[in-house]
Amino acid sequence: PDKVCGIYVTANNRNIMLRAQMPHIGLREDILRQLAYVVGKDPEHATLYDWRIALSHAVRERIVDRWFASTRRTYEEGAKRVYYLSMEFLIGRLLEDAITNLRLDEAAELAFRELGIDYAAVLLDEPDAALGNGGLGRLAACFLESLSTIGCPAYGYGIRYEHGLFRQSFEDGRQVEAPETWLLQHHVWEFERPEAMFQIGFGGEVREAGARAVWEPTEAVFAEAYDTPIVGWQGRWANTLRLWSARAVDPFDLERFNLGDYVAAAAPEALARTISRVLYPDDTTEPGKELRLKQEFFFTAASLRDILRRFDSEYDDIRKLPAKVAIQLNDTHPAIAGPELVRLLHDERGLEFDEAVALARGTLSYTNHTLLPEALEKWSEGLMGRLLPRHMTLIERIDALHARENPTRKAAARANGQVNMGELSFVMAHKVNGVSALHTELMKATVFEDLHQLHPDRIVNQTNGVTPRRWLLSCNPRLSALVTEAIGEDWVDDLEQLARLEPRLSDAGFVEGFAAAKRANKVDLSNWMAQGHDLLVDPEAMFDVQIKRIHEYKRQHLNILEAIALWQEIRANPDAGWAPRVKIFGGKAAPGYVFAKKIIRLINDVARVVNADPVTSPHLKVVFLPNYNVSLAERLIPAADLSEQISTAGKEASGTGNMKFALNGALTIGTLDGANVEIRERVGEENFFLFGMTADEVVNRRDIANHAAKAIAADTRLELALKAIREGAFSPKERDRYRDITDNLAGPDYFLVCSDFADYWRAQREADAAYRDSAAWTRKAALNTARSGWFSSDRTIRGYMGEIWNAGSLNP
Ligand code: TH1
Repeated sequence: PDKVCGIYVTANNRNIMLRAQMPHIGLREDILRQLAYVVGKDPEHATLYDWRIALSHAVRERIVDRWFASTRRTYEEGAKRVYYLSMEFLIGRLLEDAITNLRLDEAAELAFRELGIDYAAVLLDEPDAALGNGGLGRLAACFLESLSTIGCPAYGYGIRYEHGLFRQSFEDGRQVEAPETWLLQHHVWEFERPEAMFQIGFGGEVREAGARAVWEPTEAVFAEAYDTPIVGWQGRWANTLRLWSARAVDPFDLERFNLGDYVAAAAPEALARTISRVLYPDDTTEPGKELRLKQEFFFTAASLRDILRRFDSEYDDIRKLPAKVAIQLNDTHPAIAGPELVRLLHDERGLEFDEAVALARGTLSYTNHTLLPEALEKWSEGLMGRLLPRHMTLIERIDALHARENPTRKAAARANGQVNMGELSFVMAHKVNGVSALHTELMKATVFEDLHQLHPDRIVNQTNGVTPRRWLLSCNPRLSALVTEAIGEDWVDDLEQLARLEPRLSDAGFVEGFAAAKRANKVDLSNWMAQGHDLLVDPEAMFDVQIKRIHEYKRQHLNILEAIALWQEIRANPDAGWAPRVKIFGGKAAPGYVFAKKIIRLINDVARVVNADPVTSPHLKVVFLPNYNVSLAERLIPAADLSEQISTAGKEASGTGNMKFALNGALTIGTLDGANVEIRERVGEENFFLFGMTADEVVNRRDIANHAAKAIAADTRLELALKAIREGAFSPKERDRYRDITDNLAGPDYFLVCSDFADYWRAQREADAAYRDSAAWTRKAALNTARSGWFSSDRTIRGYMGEIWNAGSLNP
C-alpha cells in the first residue's frame, strides 16, 4: 500500500487520501454534492447561506483527514501534548482561515465563478465566533493556529458560549447592546461529542476519610464536549479546540410535567445551561460574580478530567504526567486547575499531598496578562468555600506547604478573607510568564515582587505575537501578493523572511507597488464606509485608526481631545495647509462601565459636529464604526496609515493590534508601553511617533499635586478643547452631558490624559508633516512591514515550547 500523509492507504480510501494531498481536486463537485445531500437544496434555489454551508462542508472534509492523521501521529510518537486552558477564544470567521491554510482560495474562487455565485459574499455570510472580549481571547486564537502550523500536538479548552460578545449599535450616539446569536445558525465547524461527557459538581460537604477526603457536591451539571478542528498552514497538521457546553443531569422533570407545571418541568435544564449561556463582557475588569466562578470551575474541571482520561489511555504511571502533559493557564481564569488537579491526584488517586502538588506544579504554567488591580482575580473565602469546599481546604494546605518550603515568604494565596488567584497560580506553576518585555519586568517589580524573590527563575517573558496567515496573508491579499512576488512565499510560516524586503526599498517599482496596495485598500474601505455607513471620506487622507476595547487606560479620550483641538485650530486657520485626516474609532465598552460608555457617546457627538462643519470637513473627519470585531479588524488594519497605541505607560501589558498594524505597513503613534517598546526597537525610532511619559515618570507624576490642572494651565489647546466640551459644543441640548469626563480630567486624571496631551499633539503634528512627504512615508511604512517579522505568534509559540512546555513539533 501507498503511504500518504504518514498513513498507509488501501485502494478503498485512496480517493480520500489523494484529496488530502491535493485538496483543490473536485472542489466544485464536492460543493454541489454537499449542497444537495447535506443542505438539501438544488443550485437554482440555494441562498448565500446554503452555498456557504455547502462550501464549509466541502472544506471541512478536507481537514478531517489531516486531523485524524495528526491525532494518530501523536499517539504513535508518544508525544507530549500541550493543553491551552482559556475562558476566551476570539476566533472570528473560520471558513476563510481554513481555505487559506489549505490553499484552496483559487480553487474556491474559480468554482464559484463557474457556478455564477459571488464568492466574496459567501465568505462574508459567516458570523464571527466572538467567544472572547479582546486581546486575551484573540491571542488564544492566534496561538491555536500557530500550534497547528508548527505541528505541536495541542488542544485548546474553553467554554462553548451560547452567546458570545454582545452586538453593539449606536442610538443617539450611545452604545446599545444586543445579544449575539451566532449559534442560531448551524455551526458547521464543530463536532458534538456526546461520549465525552463529565459530571461537574458544586457545593455540598467534604467527608474526611483518613488522610484523604471525599467531596460530595449537592449540585451537578454535565459538561458536554464540542470539537472544532484547527488546521495549520498548508494543512500539514490539525489540532482540536474542545469547548464545553453545560446541560442538566436530569434534563426534564416528568412528574412536574404530568402535574401540568410545564415551566417548572423544564427548569432544571434551563438552570444548568446558564453556566455556558453567556461570555462575561468585561475586558480587564473583574465583576467577581458567583456565576463567573462556576464557569471557571466548570470548564477547568471538565478539561482536567478529559486530560487525565487521555493520559490514562496511554500511560499507567501518573508520575509521568509532567513529562507527557503541559497545561497552560491563560490568565488566572482557570487558576482553580491547581487545587483541582491536586484533588484529583491526592483525594481520588491516593498520591501523597506533597507529591500531588509537585506533579501538578510540574504540569501547570501560568500566563499573566495584566497588572491592573481591578483585573487581578480575588474570590471571597465565603463564596469559594460554599461553592468549592474541598478546594478551599486544599488552597490552605498549598499555602502551608509553600510556607514550609519558603520560610521567608510574606504573602499567601489566602489572605484577608480572600483567595488571590494570581498568587495561587504562581505557587502552582513551574513557569509564570508575562506578555511583553516591559510587562514581565513590571511583574517582577510590582505584583509578584515577593514571589519573584523566592523563585527568581520562575518568571519568564514571552512577548505576544499574531498569526501572519490571518493578519497578513488573508486579510491583505494585495500586500501579500507583492511580498510573495518580491521574496517568494516562505515568509508565510517564517515571518522573519520579511527582512529580505529591505533591500527592495531602493527599487522604485517595489515601493510604488507598496504604496499602490495601501491606496487600493483605502479605496476599498472608503467604498465600504460609503455604502454601509453613509460616510464619505477621501482615500487620499491619512487613515488614523484606534480600534480596541474602550477603556480609560487605553485613552480613547486623549485621541478625541486631540481631534477637538485640531478641529478648533483648523477652524481658526483653515488655509494653513493641513494634512487631511480621517480619525477612525472602533471598540466596545463593558455594559456596566459607565465612563467608557460616556467616551463612546462623546466621540459620536464630536463626529456629528465636526463632520458637519464645511470649513474643516476637507481636512478632518471623525468616524466611529459600530460593532468592532475580528472581521472589522481584518478590513481596517490593511487600510490604516497611522496606528494609535496611546495607553498610559505601564498599563497595557502588551497589545497585539499594535503588531498587526505595523505588519500591514501602518506607522505607530504610541507610548513606551507593552510591546510598543519592542515594536519601536525593531522598526526603528525614526519610523515610529513616540510621545508621552515612561512608566516610571507616570508613577512620579501622580505624586505631583494638581498635575492635571497644571497641564491644562500650561496648554491653551487642551484648555480650549475641554472648555468646548464643558460648554456643550457637542451636546448643545445638554451642556452637562460630559461633566463627569471633564471633571475627571481636570481633577484626579489617574490615566494622565492631560499630562500627556501636549506631547501627543506634538507627535501628531510630526505625523502630519511626515505624511505630506508621501515617498518618505511609504518608505517608513514598508520598513514597518519588513521589520515586523519577529511578531509572528509562531515565534511566541516556539518560545513557550522551548522555555515552558518542553514540547516538540511533529511536523514532517
Ligand atoms: C489583554 C491585555 O490587556 C493586553 O495588553 C494583552 O495584549 C492581551 O491581554 C494578550 O496578552 C487582557 N485581556 C484580559 C481580559 C480579561 C482579564 C484580563 C485581561 S488582560 C477578562
